[in-house]
Amino acid sequence: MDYSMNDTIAALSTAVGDAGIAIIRISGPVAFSVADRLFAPGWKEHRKKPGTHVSEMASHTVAHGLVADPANGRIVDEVLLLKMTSPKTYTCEDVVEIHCHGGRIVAAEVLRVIFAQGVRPAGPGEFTRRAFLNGRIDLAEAEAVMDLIQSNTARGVRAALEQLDGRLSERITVMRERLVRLIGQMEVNLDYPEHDAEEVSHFMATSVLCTVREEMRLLLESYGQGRILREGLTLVIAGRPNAGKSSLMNRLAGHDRSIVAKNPGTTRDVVESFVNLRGLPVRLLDTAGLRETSDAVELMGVARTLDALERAELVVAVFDGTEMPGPEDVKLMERLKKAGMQSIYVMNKADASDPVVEKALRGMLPEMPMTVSALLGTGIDALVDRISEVAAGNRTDSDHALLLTNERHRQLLEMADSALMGTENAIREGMTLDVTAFLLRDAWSLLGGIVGEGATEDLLDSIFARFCLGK
Ligand SMILES: Nc1nc2c(ncn2[C@@H]2O[C@H](COP(=O)(O)OP(=O)(O)OP(=O)(O)O)[C@@H](O)[C@H]2O)c(=O)[nH]1
Ligand SMILES: [Mg+2]
Repeated sequence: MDYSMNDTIAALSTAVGDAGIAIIRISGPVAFSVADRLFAPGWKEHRKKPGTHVSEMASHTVAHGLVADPANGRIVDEVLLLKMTSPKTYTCEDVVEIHCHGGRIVAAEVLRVIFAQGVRPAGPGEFTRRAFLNGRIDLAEAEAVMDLIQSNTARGVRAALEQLDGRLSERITVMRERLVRLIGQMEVNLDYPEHDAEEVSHFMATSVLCTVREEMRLLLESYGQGRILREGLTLVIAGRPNAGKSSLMNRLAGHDRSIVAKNPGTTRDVVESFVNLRGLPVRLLDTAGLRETSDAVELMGVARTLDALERAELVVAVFDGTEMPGPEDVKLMERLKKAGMQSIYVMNKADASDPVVEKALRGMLPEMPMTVSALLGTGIDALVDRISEVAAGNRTDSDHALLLTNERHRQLLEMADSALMGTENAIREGMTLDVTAFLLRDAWSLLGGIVGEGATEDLLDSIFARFCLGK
């Protein structure tokens, strides 16, 4: 697609479908003159003719009126029109927003009339792309806009808002400034080689590198947390047949997602449910009970459970409080321990549990299990607390800390970090200043990639293609 910046673009910026209003955004050099041609202020009876009304409106004001098709004068809708003059707009260009009635038909008709005036349909994310190309936001901020739209939870929104607010960009800018100062000093020394200049530069370089790499490490470490906020934590509920896994799944999901039955071996497939636990997006996977079996279908189910356990980020291991623990329970526990898997041990059926069984479980498990009754719903709140605690990596400051959420940013940071490691090695090995300065410049430009410096059309295409239309 050709994303020329010279033409004027328009799109529906609200979701398609039944709604009270729909908002159409027009952006570009002829936004106002196009709006002049199809908008007339006031009601039908005493409306002025379309003409120069929009051009004459003050910026950031609203007018009420009618949209008519200039081709035949037919009235399309009664609307509110918002005028915003460049550069204080979303795209930095002249922008008109038309708030028309909701529903597919009306908005589509208003858009048709706009397109008939030589306005081009905007591509996905093209308004945001223009905001970036016009220098209003950087690429990390543009990507935050998308994260914000796609966030499923309040905490995800907060992480995206911080990034949109430029906090990541600021952090990156500070690191780049440190590097660029160092590069500058090295270059001066290269041009005027004096006594000792080399060693002095190398000593300084080592301390700057240490600082910058530490800042990178903090950001990179926050990625796991940030990714969970973006994509959700994969939580697998596992345990032997009939322990109450599906009942627990339904409690956590808040509705009857999985089939519950008194015969062991009920669940065969992995059943998935996406839930919001205390602002944390969680992908719950209920699995087939683990046991030795000769039933072919159940065997396939068990294989899927083992597969899910491989992909789990957190496991809730469910034990039955009414039945003595058996070899299946021991095997599950050992499997989790061996894999070093983050696990929460739960004793279910607390409402009917047997003290002898409880004691046996306590003896077997590496820590006290949480007691719940999936049947009655007791202990579920405490379990949810524990899940969000473990998922948050026991970080109490996770609400405020800057989180790295984006895979592209992570890759660039990793690459910049290895360039800096290479620089450290080069210094240690006594390489010349020009070699070290070269490696530093590499790290500097990799970091620039995060905020969009030197971004190619292809990269922009791939980033903005994931945006929705109208944003
Ligand atoms: N008393 C009591 N019964 C429970 C509790 N939770 C589940 N059950 C019962 O235990 C039986 C098995 O429950 P499920 O949730 O289907 O167990 P599961 O672990 O998913 O079983 P499979 O899918 O066969 O592996 C059902 O009859 C449930 O009603 C509980 O907290 N207390
Ligand atoms: Mg089940």
